[in-house]
Amino acid sequence: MTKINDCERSEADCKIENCSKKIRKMAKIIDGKKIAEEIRKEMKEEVNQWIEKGNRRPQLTAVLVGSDPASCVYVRNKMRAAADVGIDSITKNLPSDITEKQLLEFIEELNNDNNVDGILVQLPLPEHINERTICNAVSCDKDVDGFNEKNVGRLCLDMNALIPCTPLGVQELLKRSNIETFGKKAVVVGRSKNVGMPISMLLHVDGRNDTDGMDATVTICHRFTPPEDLKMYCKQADIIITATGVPNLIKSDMIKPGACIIDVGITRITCPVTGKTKLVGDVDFENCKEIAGWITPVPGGVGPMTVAMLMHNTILAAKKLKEKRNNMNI
Ligand code: BQF
Repeated sequence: MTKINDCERSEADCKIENCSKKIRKMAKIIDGKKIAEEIRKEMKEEVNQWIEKGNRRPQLTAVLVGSDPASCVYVRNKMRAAADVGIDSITKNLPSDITEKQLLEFIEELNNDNNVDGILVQLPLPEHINERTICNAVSCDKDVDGFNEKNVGRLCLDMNALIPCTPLGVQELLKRSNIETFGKKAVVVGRSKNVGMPISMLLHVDGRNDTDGMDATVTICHRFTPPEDLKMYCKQADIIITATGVPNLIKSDMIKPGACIIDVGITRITCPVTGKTKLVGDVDFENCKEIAGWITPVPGGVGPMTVAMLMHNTILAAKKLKEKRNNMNI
């Protein structure tokens, strides 16, 4: 995959340092929006077949505490995707001053409700609520975000689990773009528990196990990696996955020609000229696309895949729960 493609660019336009040939084409832009649409179409068909067999529709319940504007947008995106795929969904809006105990009781009701297949508690939660306590309260079988400590543990042990949606989305983008990971050098920038850590896990684990591991050699960089080390690691990488929320952290002089750059970062910035807000990733996209082999845009890269994989997890949970309920005669 690190083979340099044939040229489409004039010598003067080539920005690759030390490139003797001064020849290669621009990166292939990975269209996450389009790939997510395809996946939703496949899932819609899967749900239709499930219904034809006499099953009820999978059901997803989103719990939104308070009204953080970004969280509201994300939940709305998820409800829209569910409707598109044919998953029943509902958002439970709870006040931001709800106590942890009340929220736990509410989750317990959803755990016990046989009409609910997937539960997602939109993060972040208000300061006075412990996120770990809440994530652990969601039944493992309904934990479509994969944040329950049991699902995290199972992922780390290469066992079947509900896997967090963003890592799954990144994995699916790589697969559907035919990007080889086996034996390749991958750098993950960012070590968050919900994104960087599980992505690193999927990238390095054995593809022969349950989790569909990708058999890459993985380096994890984070806020205490010195900038010159970050550059050195990135420059050697066949695949860079960045998830930091630091705009322009990854610049074109930090990447290897032909490398695959997956931008999970998402930051809302206000344009000083127009005053309009827009989303940006961690990557200097305009310059990096001249050097990379593949690159994801923001918006329209990993984001739509995250939402699509939530639908995937909901269908998976519904199918597994059905089996479990049958065995228990409920
Ligand atoms: C796009 C999220 C940080 C913290 C909590 C499409 C989404 C975003 C972007 C989306 C995200 C990010 C979600 C685009 C869900 C992804 O077109 O680029 C969809 O809805 N996301 C979330 O639920 O919680 C987050 C990021």
